Amino acid sequence: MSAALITAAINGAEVTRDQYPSLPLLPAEVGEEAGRCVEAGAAIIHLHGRKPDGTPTQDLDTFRAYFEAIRSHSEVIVQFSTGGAVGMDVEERIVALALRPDMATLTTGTVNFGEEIFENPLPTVRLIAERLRQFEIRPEIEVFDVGMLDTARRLVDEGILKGPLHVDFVLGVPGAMAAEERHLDYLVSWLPPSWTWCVAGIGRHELRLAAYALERGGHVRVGVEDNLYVERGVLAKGTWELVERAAALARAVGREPMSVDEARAMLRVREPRYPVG
Ligand code: KMH
Ligand code: ZN
Repeated sequence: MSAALITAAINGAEVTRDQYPSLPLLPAEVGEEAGRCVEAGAAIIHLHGRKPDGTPTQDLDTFRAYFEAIRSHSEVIVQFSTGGAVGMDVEERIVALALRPDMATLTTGTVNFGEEIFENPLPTVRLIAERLRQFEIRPEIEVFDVGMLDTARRLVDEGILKGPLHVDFVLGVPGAMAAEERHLDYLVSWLPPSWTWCVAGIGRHELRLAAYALERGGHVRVGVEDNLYVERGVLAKGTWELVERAAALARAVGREPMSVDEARAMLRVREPRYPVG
């Protein structure tokens, strides 16, 4: 089997310093953590914005500082979240795309998100997709529920998104699809053969689903956005430690962690980008 792409989700919008004291918030912390993740085998850094006090923000200056800090360490693929935090309005979620990161996420539908609702009605999805096209940013489709795949395909049919797409199956968010292998099997069976996929299992399911995906030729996302523990009761020292675990799981099934160059080729994200302006 081919190399395994590992995405590191290093900060997220929901996890707090109370839950996870070493959560990277400042640009220098984000840059250093990204560097450690690349060393451990990650080829994509998935990013949310945080103010120094931890408040979620999608503010352009925050993303510029993060992007520059990451680039001072490596030419890893930088992927901005367009999901932000629940309740943000769509323009706020996508303002930083003007910096032209290598990639950005696109969730193609509304979903229950714990006790809240992560709102992505079709006009929002189209608006984000158009903005990605405008700035020539490769999307990663975030799929929390199966209908989101149909919508992604529809956007390709409408010419708003260009295939083949890369899809992240996010399984285990309370209110959405559970972190079950049979769900992953179905989702993967649905994909056009040229599309690529990874799985982000939430909480204690992260490494189990990562192992399952790696055995089946898929790719993985790990990190403190999704899960804080390397094993029951043992906090990860950083997302880099979860990346190390994912890399070990890949090697256990005969796959090496994918290099940044290999990931750029697979995802058609050719040249490393730097913040515009
Ligand atoms: N924070 C969630 C509401 C994404 O990054 O694109 C949305 C999310 C998805 O994390
Ligand atoms: Zn995210």
